[in-house]
Amino acid sequence: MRGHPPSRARFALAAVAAAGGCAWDGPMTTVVPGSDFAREILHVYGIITWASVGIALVVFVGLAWVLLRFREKPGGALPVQTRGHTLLELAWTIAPALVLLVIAIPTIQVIFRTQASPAPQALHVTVLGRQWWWEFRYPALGVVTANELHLPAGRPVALTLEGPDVIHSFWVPRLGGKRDVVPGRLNRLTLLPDTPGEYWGQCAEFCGVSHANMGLRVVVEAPDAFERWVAAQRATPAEPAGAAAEGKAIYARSACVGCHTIRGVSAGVLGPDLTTFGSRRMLGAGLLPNTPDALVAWLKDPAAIKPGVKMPALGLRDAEARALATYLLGLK
Ligand code: HEC
Ligand SMILES: [Cu+2]
Repeated sequence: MRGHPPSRARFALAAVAAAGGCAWDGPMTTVVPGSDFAREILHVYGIITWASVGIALVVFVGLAWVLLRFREKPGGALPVQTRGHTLLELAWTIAPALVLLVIAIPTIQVIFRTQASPAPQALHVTVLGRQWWWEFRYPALGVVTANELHLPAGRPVALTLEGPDVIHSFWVPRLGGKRDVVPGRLNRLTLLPDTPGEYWGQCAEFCGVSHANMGLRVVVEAPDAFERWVAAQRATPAEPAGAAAEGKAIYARSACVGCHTIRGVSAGVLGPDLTTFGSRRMLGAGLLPNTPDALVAWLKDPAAIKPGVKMPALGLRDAEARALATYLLGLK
């Protein structure tokens, strides 16, 4: 690319585009923490960043000095040739070891602190990573939901991560570090979300064609708002009327019932629990806003929206899909 204006322009363009992806407070930022775990990580990150900046300064200034001081001068004699220098060699062995030590101590401390067993009052949630969506079960509350995890602010949370199919990784950057979801193994993640808000997450371990489409949303809310959410999740859905009743009838006589649970209607386990589907803001694991049009498109041909999806197209007619959407979005 050297010296060719078009490729230099292309390079500049690529650099600008890449830098445009950087945002201090984007939805998946790691530097605006919303939990104790994320704060601990940010602390280590700060130490490493400033240590690196200091080292870079020393190295670059030293390099510039050597380049200027010892550059070849016209007519200059050959400089003194040195072979082996015990002091220098000791110095450049010990100095990096010290740097690593300075980084290792707080890192190991944080690893231990974030692996501590959960507090007795912790809220337990089982997280199942599936191709390509997330299931959340609150065993003590009798709530099962998908893709949208609600947590009360100020209460410790103990997540148990299970992988029924392949390896995934649960990652909500503003709430803490990644933790793998491994079949046949229970991994734990404890954290204390302290700031109400919406947090975006993403599967962070390649798990198949729609890995990139395996997002999630965490809603951290004040304890009373969380209680209201729990009550709504547990309530028996109201009997639908009109187009929604028609949607319910279509649902009940279709293959949907083999894969999905709607409390009191069906008890399938291959797909997300839809009992309160209408209360979710996103559709398809963070892929689309949960609107009637998006839902109709999803129901008619899910694979057109999410490649590889484990939900088949059932050949629904437009009117059927619309009635189903009315029914499902009414489930809150
Ligand atoms: C073979 C099993 C299967 C059948 C049959 C099936 N689904 Fe699904 N469904 C799934 C799976 C798996 C997903 C999760 C897809 C993903 O996000 O990767 C899903 C996702 C959905 C979602 C989105 C849920 C969310 O929280 O984003 C809705 C709504 C839905 N299905 C409704 C239906 C309806 C209505 C029918 C019947 C017309 C149906 N499904 C038939 C397996 C199935
Ligand atoms: Cu993945």
